Amino acid sequence: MEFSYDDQNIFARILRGEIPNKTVFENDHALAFHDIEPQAPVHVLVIPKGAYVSLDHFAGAATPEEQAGFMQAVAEVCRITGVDDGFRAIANTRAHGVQDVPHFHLHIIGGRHLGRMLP
Ligand code: DGP
Repeated sequence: MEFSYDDQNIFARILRGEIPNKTVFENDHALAFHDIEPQAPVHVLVIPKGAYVSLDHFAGAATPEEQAGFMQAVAEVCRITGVDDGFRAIANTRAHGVQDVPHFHLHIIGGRHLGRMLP
């Protein structure tokens, strides 16, 4: 499918420094920051710095360096937040996945028992 990126979305504005964020970790290819509406004691969003709308867009189009940088950020978030007892990683995607912000982001949620959640 074709992906169309809106550079006015809120995470694009965070990446440009137009909106503040509480940064947890940053590298050349990714930024991780606290969610503004945390659902658990740990709720961090990891986003690529590139213009990708969704997980499937990122997985299919990002360079190996971008993908490695993103995964390094995920690892650092897990280390920094200390979610040693476990966590959930969620990538809400488009309408059926109830994605509000059209810039790929991975929710890292933990710090408490999360219960079962399927679907
Ligand atoms: P979703 O697109 O449905 O996966 O969720 C988007 C998440 O982004 C939601 O948990 C709230 C968060 N969010 C929305 N606007 C902002 C913002 O301006 N700052 C931060 N830190 N988080 C935001």
